[in-house]
Amino acid sequence: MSNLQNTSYLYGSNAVFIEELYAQYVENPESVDPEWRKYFASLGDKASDIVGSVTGAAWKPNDKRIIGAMDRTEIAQQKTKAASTQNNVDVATDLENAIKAANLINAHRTYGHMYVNLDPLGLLNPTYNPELDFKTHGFTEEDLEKNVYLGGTFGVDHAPLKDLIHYLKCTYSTRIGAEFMHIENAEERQWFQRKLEATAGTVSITKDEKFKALQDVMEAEQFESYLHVKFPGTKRFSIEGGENLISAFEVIIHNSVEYGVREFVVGMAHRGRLNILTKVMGKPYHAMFAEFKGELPFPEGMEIPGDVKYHLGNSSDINVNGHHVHLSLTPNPSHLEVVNAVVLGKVRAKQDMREDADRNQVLGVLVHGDAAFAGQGSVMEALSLSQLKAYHTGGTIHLVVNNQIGFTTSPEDSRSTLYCTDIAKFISAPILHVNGDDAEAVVYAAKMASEYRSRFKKDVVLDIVCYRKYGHNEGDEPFFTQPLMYTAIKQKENPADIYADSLIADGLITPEDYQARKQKFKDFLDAEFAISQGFKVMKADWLEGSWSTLEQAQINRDEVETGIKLKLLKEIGAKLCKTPPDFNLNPKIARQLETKLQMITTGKDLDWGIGEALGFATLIYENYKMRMTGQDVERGTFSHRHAVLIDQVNEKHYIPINNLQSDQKCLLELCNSNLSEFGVLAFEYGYSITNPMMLTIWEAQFGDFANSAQVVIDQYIASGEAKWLRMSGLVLLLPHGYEGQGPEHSSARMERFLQLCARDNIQVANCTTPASFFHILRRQMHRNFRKPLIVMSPKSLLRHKLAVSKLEELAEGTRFQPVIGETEKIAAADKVRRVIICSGKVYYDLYEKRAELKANDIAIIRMEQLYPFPAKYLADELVKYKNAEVIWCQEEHENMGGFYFVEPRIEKVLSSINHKCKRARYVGRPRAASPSVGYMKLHLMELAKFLEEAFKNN
Ligand SMILES: Cc1ncc(C[n+]2csc(CCOP(=O)(O)OP(=O)(O)O)c2C)c(N)n1
Repeated sequence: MSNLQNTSYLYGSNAVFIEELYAQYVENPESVDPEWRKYFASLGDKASDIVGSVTGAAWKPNDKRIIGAMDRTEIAQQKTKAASTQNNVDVATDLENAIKAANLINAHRTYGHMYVNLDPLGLLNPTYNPELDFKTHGFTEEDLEKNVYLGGTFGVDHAPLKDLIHYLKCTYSTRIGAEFMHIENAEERQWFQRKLEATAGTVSITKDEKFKALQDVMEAEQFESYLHVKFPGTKRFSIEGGENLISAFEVIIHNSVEYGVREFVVGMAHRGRLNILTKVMGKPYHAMFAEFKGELPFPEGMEIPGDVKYHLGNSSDINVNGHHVHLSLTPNPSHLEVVNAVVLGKVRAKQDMREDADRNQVLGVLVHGDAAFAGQGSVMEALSLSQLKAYHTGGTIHLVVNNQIGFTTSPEDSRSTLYCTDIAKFISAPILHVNGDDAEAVVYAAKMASEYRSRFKKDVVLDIVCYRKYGHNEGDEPFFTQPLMYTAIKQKENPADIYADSLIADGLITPEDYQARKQKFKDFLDAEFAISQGFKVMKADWLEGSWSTLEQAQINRDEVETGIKLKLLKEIGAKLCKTPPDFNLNPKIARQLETKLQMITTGKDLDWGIGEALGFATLIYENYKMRMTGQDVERGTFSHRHAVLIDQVNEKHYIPINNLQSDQKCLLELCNSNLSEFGVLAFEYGYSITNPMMLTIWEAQFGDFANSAQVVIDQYIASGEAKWLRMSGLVLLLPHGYEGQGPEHSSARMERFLQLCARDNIQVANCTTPASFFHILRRQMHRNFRKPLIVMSPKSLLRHKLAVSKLEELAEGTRFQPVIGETEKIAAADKVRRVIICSGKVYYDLYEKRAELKANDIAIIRMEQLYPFPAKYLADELVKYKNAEVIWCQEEHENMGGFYFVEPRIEKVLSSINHKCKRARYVGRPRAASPSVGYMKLHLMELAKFLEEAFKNN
């Protein structure tokens, strides 16, 4: 009994575990963790007494408490009690030791993970950490046998120091390295403490879970070995060395379904993707084998370039415990980690489509490589979205395949942090580290991760420390660069066999069972391999579900009508200018709204802001949903939007567009974003490829900053449909225009977007009127296909007296005009000596200059859309001016803007109409390294110079 008192802290809340563990130990000492084995052995015969006592009715555990929150009154009472007994303990020492013990416990909770043996290769041994040394906290060797006061922590008042240390080691430094003490939220920290301390570090999973884990890891290993033999040397980025990832995945799916998840969106890079595609996503193995044999993953004749097999996505429906569950793996470019925020956007869109306000039904799971997770800035950008109201998805589960190498680079050269997962700490995500050879620890930690996500709706990271069996890919020689690591890897038994051995040792399976399981799966793969012969994909995996009403776009469609009845426009317009009677509107905005109402009532001089608002509002009125994010979009960087009005007394928000009708079904979700381009644009792209009935818009603060998101533009927006058959109707509004504000506030680098244009992949526009913008926005939803739209949106034109439209230009029967011909009364067409083709804001500079010079014999044509190149519309205009010279005038430098893109296309148009002028002459700023000068004076000089040239007599 005295032994029980000495060690009872171990059993306060985990008696059942300890009892089971001890029973297991008695039966087979090898079957328990070495730490526990050592401990039970040290107790000798007393151990059975302890367990017996623990389960006895007389013993009742105390309430648990966090050591840091010790009750001082209770300490005082304890001291009084102690003083009255024969074993009188010195009160001061008791208090002092209690404080030392508190620090020691805290240190183990905080740093215990550093002593977990995480490396399956045994090369990375935990180094001495003084924080975890009892001596650092003021104890001595002599104190080991002495009782320390614990104040109810772990359910006891006192325990010998040596037992406390043992318990802390078992709990925090044995199989799961848990980092949770950085979490600010006490409830979450306590949840982890309780979880870990209740089991004293014991990893306990059911028999069924064990069998399932064995099957998963075995199938993962067998599939890779099969591919290795059948397709030697072919790149597959095998998961070998980290096969338990598959078990983790399966556990997360099965557990999360129990918590209510019905849909999973997965993002991952190359490593292990083929295994996830088949084993987890349910892509038929024969389809995969056929791809290895050279078949296309989509029907022949689709004429798309496609992508390598370890980048492809997949969707499937599976049944989990009677629940219908949808899984989708997001296609992924080579650029590591860029997929993260795309997945988050997809998750959010799916949650919104399901009206899953609690964000319970759809879960994002992201798989990362260790080097990429630590190295790529996009990881931070995606993580930073996690708690923002516009981007929250109820928490993502992150799985890190930490094979301790990135291509040929070792961790000491690839990160400045202890763990590759440290970046996740800045959002207070808990991180669980496990040894990738420890199948049950992986399963247990995966269960914990899914429970945490479900309970707290926050991100959580599971770091599976493993190894990479081959080189970076299967053709790579790893001994060139990591000879020691690979010598250790060569001698390794695979994780499936390791786990099988342990289950055999526990008597749960026999070696014959295991061989039979393997043989059965091999037979299955053989059968699938046979079917793969001659297998062809007959149907493309796209335009299904909510996309089924859409079709593949064809080049050069006629413009659809996007006008709205004048009466309705006026009704909607008036509502946009009204606020509730008790709303305290800012007086300046009140005046603006009065002016806008005037525009609506008179139908004249509509400015950009009202054109845009009418574009948004009419779509909402027609039951399209809309989502717009970007930096400061609620007001608008240039203060033209004011889509969200702020009450000047109580800061309540009022969104006129969301108050068009009393029973309005569709709303505009308009939110300021964090200061990110990469993460936010990737998120919105993900949103746009998920819900085709929602107009998704991202606005850059200045167009220049879009290049921070260049990877998303190149890898997803421009090429996603060609590579993976994924349509997107995403709109990018990129403020653009030379206004003397310097190199970084002038150009959205239109030339880069134009260079990406081919095969009708994206649309690039540079509108000059509110009506034009109104129509192009509405056109996004009114066609039966979706294409990304990049708009060089205006800055100074937002308030330009000439950049106005009439309400009737938005009315019934109107549509977007890709080319706007001459609008003024000038000389007869055959007397026109020059036609200036231009695009965007420079039109107004040219217009005013022409007026100033009274150059009536010069026509100006505007290209509102640059791509798809509106050749037909341009030809219709140019053909009128048979005797004219043609010039292209732009405000951008010659090596920027549209010139290099339009020049050969204009030449083709001129040739098609047999024009006497063969090519367009360039007029504009000369070639330059920087997008613009930094001084207003120089800017104006440049402007004056090229305007003069545009009108000069030859
Ligand atoms: C942005 C980017 N830079 C470089 C590469 C080239 N690359 C492909 S895989 C790889 C190593 C990745 O290491 P890790 O993240 O640890 O994953 P592992 O391949 O080891 O599973 C590199 C550098 C890339 N794909 N993307």
